[in-house]
Amino acid sequence: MTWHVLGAGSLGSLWAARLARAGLPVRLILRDPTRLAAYRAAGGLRLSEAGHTHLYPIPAETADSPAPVQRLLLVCKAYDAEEAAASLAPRLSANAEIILLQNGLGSQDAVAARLPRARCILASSTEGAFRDADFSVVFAGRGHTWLGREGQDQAPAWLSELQLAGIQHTWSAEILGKLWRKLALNCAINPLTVLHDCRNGGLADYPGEVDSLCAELGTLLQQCNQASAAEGLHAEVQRVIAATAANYSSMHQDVAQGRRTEIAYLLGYACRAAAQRQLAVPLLQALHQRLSAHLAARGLPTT
Ligand code: NAD
Ligand code: KPL
Repeated sequence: MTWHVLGAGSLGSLWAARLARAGLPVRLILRDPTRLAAYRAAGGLRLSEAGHTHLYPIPAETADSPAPVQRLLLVCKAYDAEEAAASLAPRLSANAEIILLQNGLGSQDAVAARLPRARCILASSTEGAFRDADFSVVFAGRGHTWLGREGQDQAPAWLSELQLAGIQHTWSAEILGKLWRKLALNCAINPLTVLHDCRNGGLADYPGEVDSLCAELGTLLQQCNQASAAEGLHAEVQRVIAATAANYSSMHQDVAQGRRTEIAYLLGYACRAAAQRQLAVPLLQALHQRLSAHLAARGLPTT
């Protein structure tokens, strides 16, 4: 079965190249005919790993290509996911399966509402990749990917193809907990690195701010029926800050490079979830406001 991959950016290229390397059929879905022509001129996707670069001439098409799509990896930014999914709706088979690989929460529900007949699998990844040129990606950090459908204990058999491709993954029937946990880590670390203009390790200078945010996030997780995602949150945030001390957070990198952030699917989602439960989260709200003002002052979207 062909793996259609929509989103030939950092993670999408990383997945597509490894699937193709394992001999699995892969097709890229690119944004428009101009991107398709640029891709064809580049001759394929380049993946650099441990100092070696290989070219993978993976076939590509645009969303309006006629062939049906049965298996889709949707791997774009959270703010693009709903529109990207809608562009493929006419091509999806009746029992299509879609892996949604977006950070944060909110985009997955929006996609599922747009494609009610598709079976959506949610994913949360700690792998790291970045683009060093168009259609060229660097595998920057090994990590792990959690995949799952809430309440479904068994992974679909076809997911074993990820093992063939060397994509480390685990199925989880509690995937929402994984996504909430990552959201909480990102809310505790990323906005503060932007506002203090520091690397992750620089947050060691603001222990009070980090501690009180973690406490508020823990209460929110519990109110959202995610008690296990709240367990040990503060200790994990401190561990991640120490382990990634020399790195700039992904949100810091986005802002520094003038790119739109996923704020609406991280802090924005957390604040909306609290409001729906009439839970007061003054620190998260103040952080959201400060970050929004910071982005607006730089001409970046706040949604
Ligand atoms: P990216 O911006 O590098 O790539 C996204 C790609 O999707 C871009 O090439 C964009 O042009 C394409 N795209 C968007 N809309 C499209 C459409 N309608 N049709 C065709 N293509 C479309 O993003 P990324 O870094 O790969 O991140 C994807 C998601 O994974 C994000 O939610 C991110 O937070 C998450 N994530 C990324 C990393 C990482 O290391 N890069 C790690 C963990 C999680
Ligand atoms: O995921 C991250 C990011 O930078 O987006 C970490 C390293 C966990 C910081 O929140």
